[in-house]
Amino acid sequence: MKKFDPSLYFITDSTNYTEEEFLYRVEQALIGGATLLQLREKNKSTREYIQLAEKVHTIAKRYNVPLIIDDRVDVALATQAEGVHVGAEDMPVATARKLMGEDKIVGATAKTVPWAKDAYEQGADYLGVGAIYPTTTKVKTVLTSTDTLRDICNSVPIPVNAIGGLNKANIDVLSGIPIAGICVVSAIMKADDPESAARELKARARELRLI
Ligand code: TZP
Ligand code: MG
Repeated sequence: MKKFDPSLYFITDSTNYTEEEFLYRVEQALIGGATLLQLREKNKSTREYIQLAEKVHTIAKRYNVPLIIDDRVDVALATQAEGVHVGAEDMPVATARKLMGEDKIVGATAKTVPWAKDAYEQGADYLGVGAIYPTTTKVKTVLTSTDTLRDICNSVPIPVNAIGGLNKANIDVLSGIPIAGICVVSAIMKADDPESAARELKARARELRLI
């Protein structure tokens, strides 16, 4: 069975960065303690997505952090990434699982308990639940209450991560909810210093006993 640590799940956004700056920021986040990494690209051609994924994968391997590819099973397979993340408009979880195989990580988005149970039954290894707060990251989403997040955590036996607008100043809202970790984009990606941002976020999440 594949093992992964979802406690500080960093999801990238290369928008507005040169490739060099982007890759530097990704590496800084890994140095700062991100435990899981997702490459999330919405506007790249397949060729460009693969090329960037290969570069990010080379960096992630140096830190022993699994690389998850957002939306695209073909890109994940082509780059031998450790997993894929699928949302409501992407390939169904069961199809992604079949194509990826049992040894790869398949993550899914869920916003309700029935949806979470369905994703689990189809073979998801973890769930991302949110948005907990409004987000500035480009995404089609709605807010998910912390009550729903708690209910989802209690309804599936797989790790559940909270996502959406989370940062070190507001994650206390998750206290007492049995999440496995937090997912962030901007709190690390757009930080002046992504390494310290990752380190501080992790320290705060630990202090609150979230992870
Ligand atoms: N899914 C729900 S919210 C979100 C995704 C991909 C974006 C989270 O980004 P940020 O910057 O951490 O709010
Ligand atoms: Mg998606």
